[in-house]
Amino acid sequence: RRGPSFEASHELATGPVTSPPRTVDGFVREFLDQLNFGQGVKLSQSTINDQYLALARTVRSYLMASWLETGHRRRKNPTRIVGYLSAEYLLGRQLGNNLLASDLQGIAEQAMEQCGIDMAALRGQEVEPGLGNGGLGRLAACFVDSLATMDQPCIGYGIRYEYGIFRQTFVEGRQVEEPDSWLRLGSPWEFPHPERAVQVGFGGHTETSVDEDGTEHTRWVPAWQVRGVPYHYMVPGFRNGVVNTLRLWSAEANQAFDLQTFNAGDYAQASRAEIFAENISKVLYPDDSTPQGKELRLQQQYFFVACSLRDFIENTLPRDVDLRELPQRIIFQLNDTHPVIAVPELMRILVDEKGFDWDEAWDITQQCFAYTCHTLLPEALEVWPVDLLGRLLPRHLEIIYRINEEFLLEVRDAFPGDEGRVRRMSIIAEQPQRAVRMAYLATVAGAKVNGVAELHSQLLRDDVLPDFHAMWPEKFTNVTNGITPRRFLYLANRRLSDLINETIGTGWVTDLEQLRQLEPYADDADFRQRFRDVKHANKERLSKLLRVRDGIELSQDHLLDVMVKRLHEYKRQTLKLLHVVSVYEGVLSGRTPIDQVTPRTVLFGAKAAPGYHMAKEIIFLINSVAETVNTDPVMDGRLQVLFPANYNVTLAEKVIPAADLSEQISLAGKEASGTGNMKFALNGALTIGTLDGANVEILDLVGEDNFFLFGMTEPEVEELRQRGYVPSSFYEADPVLKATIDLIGSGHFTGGDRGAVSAVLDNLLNHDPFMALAGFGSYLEAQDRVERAYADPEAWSRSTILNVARCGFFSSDRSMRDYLDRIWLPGDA
Ligand code: 73E
Repeated sequence: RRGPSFEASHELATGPVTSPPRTVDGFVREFLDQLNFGQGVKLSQSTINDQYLALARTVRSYLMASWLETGHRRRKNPTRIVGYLSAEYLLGRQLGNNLLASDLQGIAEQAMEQCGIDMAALRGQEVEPGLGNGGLGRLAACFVDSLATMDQPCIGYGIRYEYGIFRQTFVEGRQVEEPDSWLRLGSPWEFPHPERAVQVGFGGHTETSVDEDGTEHTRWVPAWQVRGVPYHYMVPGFRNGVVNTLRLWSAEANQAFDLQTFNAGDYAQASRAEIFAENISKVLYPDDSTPQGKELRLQQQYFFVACSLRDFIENTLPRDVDLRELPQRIIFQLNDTHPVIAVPELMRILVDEKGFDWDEAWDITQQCFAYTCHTLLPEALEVWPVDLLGRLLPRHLEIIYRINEEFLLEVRDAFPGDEGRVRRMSIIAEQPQRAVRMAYLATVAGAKVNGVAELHSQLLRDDVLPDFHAMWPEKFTNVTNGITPRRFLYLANRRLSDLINETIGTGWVTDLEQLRQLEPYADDADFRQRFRDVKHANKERLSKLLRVRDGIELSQDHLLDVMVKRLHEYKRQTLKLLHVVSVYEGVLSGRTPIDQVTPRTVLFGAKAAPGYHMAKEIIFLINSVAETVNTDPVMDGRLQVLFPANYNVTLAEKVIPAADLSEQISLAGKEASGTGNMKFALNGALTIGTLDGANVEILDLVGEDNFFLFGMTEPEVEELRQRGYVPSSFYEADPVLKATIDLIGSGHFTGGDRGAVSAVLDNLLNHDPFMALAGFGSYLEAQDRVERAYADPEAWSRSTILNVARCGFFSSDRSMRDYLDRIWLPGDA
């Protein structure tokens, strides 16, 4: 460390950092410096990867002054900052985003041209950091983008997985996973800070002692320790000179070798501890919505929150701040239950390490956390068996027990004599094994609990946490999810952005409600034509990409019908597939004349959790249907099914702007919010959807005439379940459904092999937990409405424009405003 005397006597050490000149020449000079002195190559000898790395580092150096300045400003001005705790950040590519934020796109393009470099090739060189599974991780990335754009202090805390979400390939129609080695060619966007490493303990035991005045003190003696090394990422606001920080933790061994063993000559054995430690941040768990309850997963969770709390308290919070003021300095937002072990960790720090008495520590802790729940599926609510938790974190388990004891006293106080309620509300479940219910712990500890869409928050109050709602109604609130307009409109859909900019100016980029000004243009024939031209050009762009990326041909003049999201039964990819097969079967059987089939391309994108057998069978079925339908001359090219492998943020940015129809067809009450639904609507696709998650709010805003609604409501679903749902009765009663299922069952799509699809069909006919068969009739009817509407291009365009104009609400800037007003800084508003 530099001493203060050095700093004080050297202007150079303390003065502002200057950026390279914002000119094409300045950019070229910085780029060549990065290439020569950073990569150690001359331009003439450089590879595309050298050039990409140098370009990234060039953009970085333009953002650096703002980053340092933002940090300086934040340190001078003590306010409550947001510590977003998330096990996932699905960032997507950084280059385009950071060029956009720093307003360097034009300069960079020209500079690369001057150097004779194809900028598009450099963009294509970036491997996206896929440090998340789906919506939950992408939401975290949108939120930190919005907070930077709003100049709100935030540190995003998470895990720097060495391997992100697996790369999906198909082998004979079946999903095969490959490791995502995203760091292999270098990662120019991260800044390792080994000097800021912190220690994290695991295992061991606790010791209790009594001091002179008879007070008990407990101390945790961990059995082993790992080092958490932070890697910092820039989170630039949109052209506002703000750069916040994302701090991702990587696990390292304290010592590469066990020295005794090393000296004894057993070199392989001597590196065991290193392998053990580094395993912790090795790979992202690829389960979306259904956590597996594996020990390594709990290690990951504790690892990153322990690092984050330690880092904040010891390295970010100024030394002179009294910890009683912690709630004035930080609010930790718990992104689902994954980081909830932070609650007993903060209690442990305050009580065991800092000497607070229990009640005071609990009072502080309760003000420092808020909890967001992202699901309703009971199997998705995390529980940790007490034996596992006690083995890994013995002190934390003791603390959880004490929190529970005191909480249950409160319950007995509020509801005397109601022991059933006490059992129901206990943080410790007794059946099927003793386990800690993390959602309950989060609800008890959190100052606020929120769901992610209106319907979801209501179901949370009514069905998931009703007893807690009865006890603390004011704790519960809603914040509907949002998406960042920078990445998902400006960057992804440059053509539409240009049209919007020309029409209403650029204010929408940071104030998305301004899109309302587009409403009158829905009635302007010239504008509608230009809107269609944009869509057409986006389809062409996608078509080119898919040709190169996947070797598939997208028919240009088809209705592009898109269902992209994780593969999960509740999302009902099978319902979409039944629709596809019914169209095909109609033609095959002669029920539908071929010239009455609306030319349509159905595009799927979906990864299945590697251990989710049914989901993988559904992928195989989709690929089987695609192969048959695409090559059967009977369809005359009018129906095409595409399933490009490895759907990710990068592909989403090309697919969404090209889509005509957005499939949001989960069974009502199952999709907490959805965020893809918002991205499509904002890019001028119309939604066919159920009354689920944020679809409800989209429908409300765009109006029934501009949305294809179908299916049961959540109460209707419940009622049908109560009455006793018999899927086969729908099969028997609907001849089209019967013919559709029979065609699949005949082996038509699997080369005559009936067994190959029987798992999916048996499940549909005999269980159908998400009522795809019950939804089939109304879904087909809604698809008829889609086709009639699509046949009138002017009316269709009008609707799509109104969708864009009316979806400004779904900006993640608005979500962040709501979090600030309702959760983070209530009373400041
Ligand atoms: O409805 C989505 C929601 O839009 C929900 O399924 C998803 O979160 C999105 C953002 O709020 C979600 N992911 C998970 N739970 N809910 C999850 C659970 C365990 C592991 C990974 C992800």
